[in-house]
Amino acid sequence: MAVERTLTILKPDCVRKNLIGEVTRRIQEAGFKVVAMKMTRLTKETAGGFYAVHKERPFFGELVEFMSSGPCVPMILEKENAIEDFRTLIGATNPDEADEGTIRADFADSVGENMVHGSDSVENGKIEAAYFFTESEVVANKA
Ligand code: YYY
Ligand code: MG
Repeated sequence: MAVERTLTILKPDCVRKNLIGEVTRRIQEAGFKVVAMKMTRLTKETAGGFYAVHKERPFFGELVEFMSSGPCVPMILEKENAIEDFRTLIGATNPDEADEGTIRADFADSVGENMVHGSDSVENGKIEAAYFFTESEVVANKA
């Protein structure tokens, strides 16, 4: 299996609930290496740009409001098969449909406020990583 990178965001609900540490612990325990990380607050414009693919969807306005409602923690994660394995770790978009033991099943309140983002393909992961991080902010983590 190929080593891949995925972009996650610990969303504003995760930060508000003081779960940055717990969620990051689960991510690391599952074998992901953090190769970039920061705390930032998205504007409506940057949140809307990140989710531009959804701009015609009925939930877009609420999504942008939520994603810009407080600080969030984007990270680039590295692991074999990272894209698929991370989606498995976080669970389905709707926490009511997410498998037991996944991050969304355990911590998310609703489909709109679902704790974490995960890239859906290697290609999108690269685009999303570049949305948040410059090359010099990505650091090898081989320990
Ligand atoms: O990739 P993932 O986050 O699991 O779901 P997407 O279908 O890409 O939707 C992105 C984001 O939009 C989702 O995490 C919450 C929000 N959303 C929503 O509020 N209501 C929906 N019915 C679908 C998605
Ligand atoms: Mg998605």
